[in-house]
Amino acid sequence: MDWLLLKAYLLRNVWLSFMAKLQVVPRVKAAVCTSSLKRKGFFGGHGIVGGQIGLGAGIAFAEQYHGTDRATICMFGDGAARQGLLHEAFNMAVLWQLPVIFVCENNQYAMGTSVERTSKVLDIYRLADAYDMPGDSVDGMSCEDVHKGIERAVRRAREGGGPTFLEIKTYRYRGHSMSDPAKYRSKEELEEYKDKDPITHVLKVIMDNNYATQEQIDQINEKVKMEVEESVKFAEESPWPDDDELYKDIYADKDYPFIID
Ligand SMILES: Cc1ncc(C[n+]2csc(CCOP(=O)(O)OP(=O)(O)O)c2C)c(N)n1
Ligand SMILES: [Mg+2]
Repeated sequence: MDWLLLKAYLLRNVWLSFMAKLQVVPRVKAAVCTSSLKRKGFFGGHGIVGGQIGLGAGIAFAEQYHGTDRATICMFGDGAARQGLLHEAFNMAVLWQLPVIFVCENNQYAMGTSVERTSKVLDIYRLADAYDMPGDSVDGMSCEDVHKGIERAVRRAREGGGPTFLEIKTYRYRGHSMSDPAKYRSKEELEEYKDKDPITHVLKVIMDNNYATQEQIDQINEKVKMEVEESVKFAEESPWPDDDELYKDIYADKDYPFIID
């Protein structure tokens, strides 16, 4: 969802799709993470964990083929890093020097399974070594570190230096989903990471450097709160789709407008 918002996807559309209402372009029929906006360069999520690794390499190949200077950022979790497709995609991406940044958001758990239980290799970025791909690991609890890591990798991709594997080490405060009570970890572990919260951290940097006043921060918070409340209300009051929507968009329509530039 954060990436959707970054790509200027309206918050009210995000809520419409959360509530399975269809007045959204594109007409999503699944969770918002699987909707895409090609015109904005956002290709959506993937229901198959790790499936996006091959797609990311493919999109980067298309950009290279068309001679653009675009870099593709392909995001996946630590759980997806265990998929076989990663190895095939990494190998081809390096061989063809594709302008892609594979970003592994290592939040320590794949659903309820810890990284320690799935591999001896805890520094996931080291998987890149086997393919002679530049690998980098940054502190995901620091906005500045993430920014610098992405900047380095995007520059490399744009300058023809090929792919990068960037591991962002972070943590998730909540369970994987609504049905996950997160009993597989201790309260202490959770608190330890909450103390390093990146939003609190960046707020401190802003205040310490006088980049904004408390009043300005309060105004931004208020504006965001109002926008969220307005979006939820808008989605709640929007009509439900007709029953026959169930049978539409199962296969691509001949005139499907959303996969055309
Ligand atoms: C091929 C495949 N296997 C299993 C699943 C079920 N599944 C959905 S999310 C997930 C865990 C993914 O782990 P991670 O990428 O670390 O995501 P996180 O739990 O941190 O959100 C699994 C196993 C799936 N969607 N696709
Ligand atoms: Mg994870």
